[in-house]
Amino acid sequence: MRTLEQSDPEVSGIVNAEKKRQIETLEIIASENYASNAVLEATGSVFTNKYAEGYPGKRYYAGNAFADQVEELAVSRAKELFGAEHANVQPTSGAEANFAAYAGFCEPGDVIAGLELSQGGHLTHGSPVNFSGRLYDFAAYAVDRETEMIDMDSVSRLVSDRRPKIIVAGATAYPRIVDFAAFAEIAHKNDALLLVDMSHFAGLVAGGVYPSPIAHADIVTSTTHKTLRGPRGAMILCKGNLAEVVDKAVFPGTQGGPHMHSIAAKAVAFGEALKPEFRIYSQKVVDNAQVLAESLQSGGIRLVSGGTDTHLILIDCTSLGITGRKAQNALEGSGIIANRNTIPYDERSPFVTSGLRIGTPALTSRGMGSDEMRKLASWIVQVLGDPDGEGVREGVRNEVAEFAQAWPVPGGE
Ligand code: DSN
Repeated sequence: MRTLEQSDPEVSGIVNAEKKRQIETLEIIASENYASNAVLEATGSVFTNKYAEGYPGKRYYAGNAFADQVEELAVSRAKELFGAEHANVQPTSGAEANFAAYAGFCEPGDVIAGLELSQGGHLTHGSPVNFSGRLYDFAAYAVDRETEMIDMDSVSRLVSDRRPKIIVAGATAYPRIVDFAAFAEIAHKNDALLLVDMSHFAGLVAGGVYPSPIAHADIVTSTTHKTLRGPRGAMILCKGNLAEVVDKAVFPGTQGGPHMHSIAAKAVAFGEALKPEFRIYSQKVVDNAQVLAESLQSGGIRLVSGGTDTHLILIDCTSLGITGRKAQNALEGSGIIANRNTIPYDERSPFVTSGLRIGTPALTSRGMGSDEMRKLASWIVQVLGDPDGEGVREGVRNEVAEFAQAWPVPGGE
């Protein structure tokens, strides 16, 4: 068999450069992680070649005996992992999963409630530049100005005023635990469905270190590649009585042929997350985030909401007199990869921002612990304290490059 290197040295060279980048830098983007070799192998498997529109036992193409087996395995593992009544593992991304969930239960123009993007929500939770905000009438809730945590009283007032069909809970830049029971009470009192988008914290739920939304939510959407450490992709979990609507909304409602190679890799990732080691990993992700948060605060950096309960930390760069964009660029120049993000009530545009979002899932997958988090915090404090200082950046970049190579990247063999 010809390898990629032999058949296409150009692409192979780019892949190898990316591999080297991943080894030599410190990845602290809260939504990224390193999948295992087994997940990567399944993603690159011959299931890439197979069309399988439909569901196990009800396909529109022949030759699907093994596609059926692998999808059934992924479904049963997802149900076991999260204690869900029904799982659909075909969504190809979090956006597709949310699209299918809205399409299944709403008509265009219907009201849906969600956390505003600039407050920590997601594009698909009603941003006007996204299909969600264009197709549906989104009512946005916000966090409290003082605590920077979701204000459940204002959610309750918004919902009784606007009467949404769905309330979306879950976020991409919210470092705290979401009160699913309170959301469910508000939703069900107002005849709305509760949809929890757990993409960011799915791995923490699987590992038992973040409350599970399953008992409270009617529908749960999630990506599979963040804290869960699986392949790129997503899933929808729901109550048994909603299964038929969800399945039809995914196929034929909003998607065509499922990506069977990703579904095979999801089965592998769910199998990994079912192992006891995954609980230890998830606990370490949260412990590391807390050590990192405390060390940054000791270095004079203000964190949105004063800390974290999760894998994610939101830095208020205004406390350093710089923008999120400047912070992101200065850190990248030092070998530390993060992303700029709006903070609640941000006065800057989403392109510039006043915040920086960081997280610990990827570094924890490399085996790092508290000592390494303290070291990382001291580098961040140094670089953000002098973001224009080429000498500081160069010094940190050299230290990071040497340090990072001592921590193997999973899946890098
Ligand atoms: N891009 C994802 C994140 O970073 O949270 C959300 O789509």
